[in-house]
Amino acid sequence: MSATLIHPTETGLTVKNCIDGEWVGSDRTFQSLNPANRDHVVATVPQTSKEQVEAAVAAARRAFSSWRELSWVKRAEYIDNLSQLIKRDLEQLSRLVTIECGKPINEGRADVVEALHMAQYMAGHGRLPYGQVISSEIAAKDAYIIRKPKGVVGIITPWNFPFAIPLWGILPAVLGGNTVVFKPSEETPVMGHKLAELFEEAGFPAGVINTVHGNGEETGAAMTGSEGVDVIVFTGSRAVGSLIKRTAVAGETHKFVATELGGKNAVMVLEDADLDIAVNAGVLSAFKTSGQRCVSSNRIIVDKKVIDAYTERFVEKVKRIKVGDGLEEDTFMGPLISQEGVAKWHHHNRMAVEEGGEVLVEGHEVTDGPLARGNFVTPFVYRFRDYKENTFCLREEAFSPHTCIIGCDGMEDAVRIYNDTDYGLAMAVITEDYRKWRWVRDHADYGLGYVNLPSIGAEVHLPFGGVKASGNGHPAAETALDYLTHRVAFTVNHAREIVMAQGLTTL
Ligand code: UN1
Repeated sequence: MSATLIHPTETGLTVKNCIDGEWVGSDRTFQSLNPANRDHVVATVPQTSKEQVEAAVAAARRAFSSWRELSWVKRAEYIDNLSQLIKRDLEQLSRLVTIECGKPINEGRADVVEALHMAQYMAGHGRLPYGQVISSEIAAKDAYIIRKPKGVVGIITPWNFPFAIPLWGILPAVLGGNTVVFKPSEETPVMGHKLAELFEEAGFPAGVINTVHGNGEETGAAMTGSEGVDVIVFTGSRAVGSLIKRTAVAGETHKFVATELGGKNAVMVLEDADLDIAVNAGVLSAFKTSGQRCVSSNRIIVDKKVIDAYTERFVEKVKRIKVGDGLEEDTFMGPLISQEGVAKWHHHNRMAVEEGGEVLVEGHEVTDGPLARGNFVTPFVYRFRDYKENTFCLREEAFSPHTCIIGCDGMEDAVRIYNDTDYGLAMAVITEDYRKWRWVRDHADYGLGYVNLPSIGAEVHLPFGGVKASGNGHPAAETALDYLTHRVAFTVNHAREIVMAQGLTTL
C-alpha cells in the first residue's frame, strides 16, 4: 500500500465558469476533494444558478449564427488546434485526472489519450463528405442529403472519464456547426475547467463552447429545462437519465435527448475458453477503474464444467491486486470517487450475502494507515454456482469493485443469464469456437460486444452506447454526428419545366 498521499502541487485551484468568453464565478461555491485524501481540497468551484445557465444558453444562441456559417474544414481546424494542445499537456493533464478522480495514472493517461483520439478523429472528419448526392426519378433533378446543425447542445458528463467523455459530445457538436453549453461532473470540475481553458487557447470564438459548473439538481436541471437548448447529451446514471427523458422533452417537440446510462455487464466464459485469457479478461472487466466504468462487469458467467478451475485462478489473481495511491505506477486500483460510492459498495456486498452468495474474497474498506483518509476499498468477489433469478445483487449495477462468478450450463444458458437484466451495454465472450461467438453475438443484448477480450476498452471511432435501459439508442463517439445534425433533403431541378416524381401530373 501507498505511503505517500500528499499531492502537493495541485492544491486550491480556482475553477470558473466560462460564459460568452468571460471567466466568471458565482456567489455560491463548492469544493472538489481528492478521493485519495479527502483532506486535500483540489479546487473551489462555482455553483451555477438557473440565471447563469440561461446566460450561457443565450451566449451559445448568439454565437450559433456565425459559427454555423463557417465551413466544416474551418471548424475542424479549431479542433485540430485543440488536439495539439492536448498532446502538449498530456502528462500534466493525466496527473490531474488521477488526482481529481482517483484513477491510477495509466488510466489518467488513457483518459487524456482517448480525448486526443476523439479530437484527431473529428478534426479529420471536417474534410469528409457532409452529405450525399442521390439520383432522382427524374433525370433532370439532383437530390442531396446534407447535414445541418441543430442549434444549442447541452452536454452533461460524468466524473469517471472527465476528459474524454465530454469531447465525445462536444466535438461532434461543434464540428457539425452547433454551439454548446457544457456541464462537467461536480466531482471533477478541474478537468472541465482545463478543457474550457484549452478551448479558449485553441481559439474557439466566444460563446461557441460555454462551461458551467454545478450540481444536477440546480445547474443540470436548468440546462435540461431550458427552452433555448435544442439537444441534451447526457452520460450518467439510469435514475438521472430517465428523469431527464421524462422532463426535458415534455411539451417541447423540438428538443432531443441522447442518454448513455449504466450497465450490468458480463464476461461469459464458455467451456472451451482459454483460461488465461478468461481470468485476465475477468479481472480487467471487474476491477479496472475500481469497477467504476459503465462497461465494468459485475458478473462473470462461467460454464460449470470449468467453474472450479476458473474460480481458483481468478481469486488467486484478485488477491494480488494492489490498491493504493493512483500516482504510483504499480497501483492497480485507486479509490472510489466518494463516500457515497463506498456506501453503495457496502450495500451491494451486504445484499449479495443476504441473497445467498458464497463470498470468496471478503473486500474491506481501508480505515487505517496512509490510505485511511481516502475512499479506498479492496475487491469483493462472491459466487452463485446456480443462477438465482430476481435478485438485487445480480441485476443492479454496483459501480464498484464487486463481482460475482455465476455458474451456467452451456452457451445458451450463459446468454440467458446475461440477458436477464434491464440493461444491455457491454458483454464479452471467451471461447475458441467461432460458431459459438457468432451465436452469442446474435443473441445477447448489448451495444459493445467483445470476443476474447474484457468488456472494457472501446475506441472512439466505434459507437459507444447500449440498448434496453442502458440508453436510448443514440451512442456517443462515432455515432454522435448523426443525431447532433439534421439530415435534410434538398432537391434541385435542372430542366426548364417541372416534372414531378411518382408520375404526378402538372397543369
Ligand atoms: C465508461 O465506461 O464510463 O470502453 C466509459 C471503455 C472506455 C470508455 C468507458 N473507452 O472502457
